[in-house]
Order: sequence, then C-alpha cells, then structure tokens
Amino acid sequence: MQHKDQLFAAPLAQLGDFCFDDRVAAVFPDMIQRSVPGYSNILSAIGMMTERFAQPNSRLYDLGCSLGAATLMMRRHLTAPGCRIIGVDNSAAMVSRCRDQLAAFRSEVPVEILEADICNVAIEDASVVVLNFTLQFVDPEARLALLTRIHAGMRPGGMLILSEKFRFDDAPVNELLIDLHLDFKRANGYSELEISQKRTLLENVLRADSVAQHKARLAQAGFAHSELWFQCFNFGSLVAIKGTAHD
Ligand code: GEK
Repeated sequence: MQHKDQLFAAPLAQLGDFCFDDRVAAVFPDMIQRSVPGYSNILSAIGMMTERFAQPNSRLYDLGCSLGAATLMMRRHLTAPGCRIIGVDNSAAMVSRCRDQLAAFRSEVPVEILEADICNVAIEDASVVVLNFTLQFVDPEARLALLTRIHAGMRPGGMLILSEKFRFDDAPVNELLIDLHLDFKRANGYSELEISQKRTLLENVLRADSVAQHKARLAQAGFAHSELWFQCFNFGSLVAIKGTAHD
C-alpha cells in the first residue's frame, strides 16, 4: 500500500534536522517521487546502465539504498551471469523495509542489504556502483575519500551513477532552478507550510555541490571519464567510468 507523505503538513513545534526514521521510511516512495524531479527517469536509466555495464561474476552496489528502488531496477535488468548486488543504508528503518520490499519479488540474483555507513563499507570487484541522491548527505569533507575508495574497488570499465541535488554558482540561475523545483513540489500537492518546514529541516543535512565540483572530484578520485547525462531543474545525474588500459 502506498502511504502519502503528510509529515510536514501541520506546523511542527520544533524543527530540528531531517533524519531517515521510521516515519520517513513509511512514506518514502511518495516523498521522493513528489520531491525529486526526474526520479523515475533516473531509475529507468539505472536499469539500462546495469544491462550495459554489469560484468560477469562482479558485484553491484547501491549505496544509500533506502527502500531499494535502484536495487530492484538493477536486479530486474541484470543479464551478466554470476553477479551479486549489495545495498547499503545506515537507517535501520530503511534497511528493514528494504529487505521486505525485495523479498516481495522473486529473483535468482543474490542480493544482500547491509545496515552500515557507506563511508566504512568495503567496495570490492564492482562493475556498477549507484549513489542515487546519497552523496549529498555525506559530510563534504568525506566525499573525496569515499569516491576514491569506490574507484579503487571497481573493475576497469566499471560505471558509477551519481545522482544529486545541485547548486549553481550563477546566483540568478541558482534562484531560478530552486524556484522551479518549488513549483514542481507545489504542482505535486505540497503546501507552502510543508515546503518551508522540509526546507528548514534539510538545511543542515543536505549540502549540495555544483556540477563542476562533482566532475573535478570524480577526476581527483581517479575516474577517467565523467559527464552529466540528465538534469531537471536543480537535480540531475552524472555517469563516471573507470579507465581501462586503453585510456
Ligand atoms: C533511491 N537511493 O530511492 N551511509 C549509508 N546510508 C546513508 C548515509 C551514509 N553515510 N547517509 C545517508 N544515507 C535511494 C534514495 S535517499 C535520498 C536515497 C533522499 C541514506 C539515508 O538513510 C537514505 O535512506 C538515503 O541515504 C538517501 O534511489 O532522501 O533524498
């Protein structure tokens, strides 16, 4: 059953920091669909990239998997033999619901969901790694180290899909794209109160980088190739490929 996100519909006495607790996990599919422009397009593309980039007998990672929407997409589109998928999230509420969700669909592909911090989990022998709107919640100081470890744990020719909320250095453009995103949320039925309360809650936990910052960091982490392949307002997705001996 789909639950509607009404967490911020009534005035809240205290606005602390947003966290991925059981109340958020219970409404998460509705929340992300109504808040992130392009979310379902990006999920479809994760399926397409998996089909293309998964290498036989390798591992596929979904880092910050929430309820496993990207994990499910990867599992559905995986054609390479002998692979396993590892989903990781540090929210106990998300992990428990994610395991139930995955068990609801039959599949031969082995999937493991770990409750862990993506900054500590081992990345090994990976051909596809997904960071679908997760890096933005990692401490900015820890982002390069994480991407460097991901790169080190990938096979040559492997693919990283990095989806994020962006900020833009050009102030009028930044304001316009933020405004268009707010219109998107209004069009999806969020009230002014819901929008402003959620914004305050996210202020300290979601720190967005620019596309240029992402590209520079990906290069620094060792990725030979990267490009923005999708953007809608201030949300989008990059692909990065680990070089081969021919690069
Ligand atoms: C999707 N990828 O539906 N370690 C592990 N998990 C983390 C960490 C961390 N350090 N920081 C945040 N998370 C999903 C959507 S949501 C995006 C991802 C959003 C987890 C956090 O618990 C949450 O489940 C997820 O990252 C971010 O395709 O809510 O905007």
